[in-house]
Amino acid sequence: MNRNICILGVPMDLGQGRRGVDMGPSAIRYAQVKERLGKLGYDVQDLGDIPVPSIEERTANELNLKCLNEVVQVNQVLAERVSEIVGGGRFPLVLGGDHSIAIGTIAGVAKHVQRLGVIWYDAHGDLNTGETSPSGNIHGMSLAVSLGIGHEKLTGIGGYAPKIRPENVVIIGARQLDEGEKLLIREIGLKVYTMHEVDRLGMTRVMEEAISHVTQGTDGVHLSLDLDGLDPHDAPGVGTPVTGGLTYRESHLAMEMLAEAEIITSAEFVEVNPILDHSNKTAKVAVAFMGSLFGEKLL
Ligand code: 4U7
Ligand code: MN
Ligand code: MN
Ligand code: MN
Repeated sequence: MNRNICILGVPMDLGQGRRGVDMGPSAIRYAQVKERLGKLGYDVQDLGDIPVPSIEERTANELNLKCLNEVVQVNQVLAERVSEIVGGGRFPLVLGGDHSIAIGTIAGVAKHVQRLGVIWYDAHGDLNTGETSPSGNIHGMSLAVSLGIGHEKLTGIGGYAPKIRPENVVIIGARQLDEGEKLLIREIGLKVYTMHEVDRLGMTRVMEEAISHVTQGTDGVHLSLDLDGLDPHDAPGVGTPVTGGLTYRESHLAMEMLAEAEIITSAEFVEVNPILDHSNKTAKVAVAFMGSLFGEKLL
């Protein structure tokens, strides 16, 4: 694992409709992410937050893509910042903010990685486009956009498309997919471990298979962890909770297996919404997972 980490906050809430997710980076910092990783011997630099226009400043747009211009603008800046971090030889650890920020993170990382593998840990597929989305919320489109599918203002962020290929992606924890997303998954042959596979195979086998899948022919792997992949019991502070999710224990094991495999070269933790949380529980869970991901062990 890269011993030098750069933390970058993105207080983005324009990719979805609920207030509070812009406070995610603060909540995660309050849960002592820097101290936690520092204790493991990493050199951790916190670069602060990138600016995000407030919801009151947004411009109107008629497409089924809410706050399109603002989401594009923030992700463009994010892509540049992440690219600088990776170019400087450091590990980018991005704190969300809603999941639309994966567009910028992945755009910044993939600039430096020939073939990037992606682990998408989420209750959702985030594979909608303006045409298929029931909500018009861009946080439900970020994986499709990274695959080069969607509005060209989004897919063109960072100046190139696509950023990743379907054969290098796995989704883990899916349990809510829209019709258009299901069609797309079949069409492009995306590997998805739904909750059914997690129940059937167990998390150990799912992670073994997922790790082997995303490392085949790739030269780096990005972890995009949406806290709503977890069951709302363990991570209540999220905007789009779905029951029947991954447990704290399963997720903890998943992070430890990623640490052992030493495959992750960039990561983001998204969708923490402190307004909907209880005593910062979800941010604390996120920080515990970051600890495990970076090699923390009990003994
Ligand atoms: B998240 C949804 F319809 N699919 O597109 C949509 F169910 O980043 C939810 O995974 C998207 O939290 C959730 O609006 C996006 C909906
Ligand atoms: Mn998501
Ligand atoms: Mn989700
Ligand atoms: Mn969500």
